[in-house]
Amino acid sequence: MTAIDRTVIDDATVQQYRTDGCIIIRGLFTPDEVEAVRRGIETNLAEPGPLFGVASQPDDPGRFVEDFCNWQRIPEFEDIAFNSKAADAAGLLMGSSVVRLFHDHTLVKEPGTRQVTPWHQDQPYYNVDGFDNTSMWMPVDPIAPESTLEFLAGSHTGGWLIPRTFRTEQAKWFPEGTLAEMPPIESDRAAYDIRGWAMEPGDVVYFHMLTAHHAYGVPGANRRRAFSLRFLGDDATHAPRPWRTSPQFEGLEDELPAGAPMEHPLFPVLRTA
Ligand SMILES: O=C(O)CCC(=O)C(=O)O
Repeated sequence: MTAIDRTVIDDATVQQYRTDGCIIIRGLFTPDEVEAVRRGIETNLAEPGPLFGVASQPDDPGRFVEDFCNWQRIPEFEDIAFNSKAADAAGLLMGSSVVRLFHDHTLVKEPGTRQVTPWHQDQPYYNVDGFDNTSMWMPVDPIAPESTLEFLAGSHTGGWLIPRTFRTEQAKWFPEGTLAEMPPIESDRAAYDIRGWAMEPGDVVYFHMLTAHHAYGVPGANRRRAFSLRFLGDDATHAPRPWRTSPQFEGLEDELPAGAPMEHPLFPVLRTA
């Protein structure tokens, strides 16, 4: 573990992130780092882990696949989490004295994928409480505006919204009626403060785990391979759920009580202030 490098992003960027719950940082990673993550994603696709899943319909002309929690077996993922500027930027954006790795997430949309990622917040699918968190999402292919992640600016301070299954919109986690519904953003986009950026390899977005976000499919001929690191900060605590979280940490509730800090080898400390 090393100290947070305070030179990675400036104060204005941090302030904008805190207000909007999302930010783009251009060129955070070198071409070599991007190439390493690209290699890691290809290894991940060739050797899927136990949490690998297909998120698109069988008749989708493309394919949307995801996998989680592979940093312990794919050295390129471990390296970008531990040794790049990703954790430094996370620490500064969160304003936390501790930066912990929560998990990694691979998200690949192949050319022609119609499957959209519907508007959602991430934290309601997870097993963590607390506000000190951030996700870094990096494409290893250029991304056009119509295929990029889009965010509802400021939504990270508006409370938890009910998580639903992406394809059939079922409330499989928190029961119906227990959390507010996602507003109908797509039916009146002009009424919402939506942020999204065309991206090149090396660019990253960071977003709070309560920032609502979505992405369309990939209409063009390019792949949209992306990799994400999820970070936890000072006030993150374990929130075991009576349902399978996404990702699921099998048996963790026997080792880490509800409300305990996320002190566990699965969630290593990457940086301290
Ligand atoms: O890659 C996508 O289409 C969705 C990404 C996403 O929802 C996430 O990284 O939390």
